[in-house]
Amino acid sequence: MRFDVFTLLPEVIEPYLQSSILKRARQAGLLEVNVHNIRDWTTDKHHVCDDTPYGGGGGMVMKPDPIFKAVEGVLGAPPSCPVFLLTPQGRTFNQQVAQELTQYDHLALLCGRYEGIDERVREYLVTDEISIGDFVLTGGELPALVLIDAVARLVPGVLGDPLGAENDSFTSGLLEYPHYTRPPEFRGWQVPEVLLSGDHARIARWRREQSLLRTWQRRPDLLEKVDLTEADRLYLRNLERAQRAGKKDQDG
Ligand code: JA5
Repeated sequence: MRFDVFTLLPEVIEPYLQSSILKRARQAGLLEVNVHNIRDWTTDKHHVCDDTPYGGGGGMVMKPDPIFKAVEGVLGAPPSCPVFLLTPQGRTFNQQVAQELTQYDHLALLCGRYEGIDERVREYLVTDEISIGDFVLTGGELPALVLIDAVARLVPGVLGDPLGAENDSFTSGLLEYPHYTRPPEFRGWQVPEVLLSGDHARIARWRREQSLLRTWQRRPDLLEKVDLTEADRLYLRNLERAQRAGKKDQDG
């Protein structure tokens, strides 16, 4: 899968991509990420990429010309792939959106800076707008890296393990069960006995129940959309019953 990232801060993108898993994916030819400095497409002496907003008010706005020249210079006019803008005004990113984006073999990511970009870029160049959540950042670079990381790890072969991303939170629709590794006792804290038992059916059931318990405690909204077995439902009914009994105890 190929990504072309357009930014005024190319130096913040590349280091993360040189960390272990994405680095290996690039070396293996499974992932191609090209980072382009929008400033390289300016034609004025001082390489200016921003200007004051029409209508007044504070802050600066990214000029349209260097952005169009950069994206069209690399990807043609019109661009040969979808152009995603990272912005809090976009559709909220989640695991389902990440999965959807794996259908593309080539995406462009446009990172804003300053107070934002000239609206004509959104209207005539950008094809999709993505937010990674309801908070403000100084630019779209971290959201672009978040998107690349989440999508690239779904590309077959990027995670070494052939089971890959199958066990992840949000793939099952549930939060993950607790993980443990050696030693079996650390500072007096024991690994749950069931995990040392070698009884794979019991381990699978324990993990499933831990996932259900965590999801019920922390993200009950997720339980609405998930496929539950009859054993899952029985376990959750017992949680609800124990909770009601506990509440009554506190009252009485
Ligand atoms: C800020 C100039 O979803 C979180 C996001 C925050 C943020 C994004 S996406 N883009 C920008 C930006 O600031 O372009």
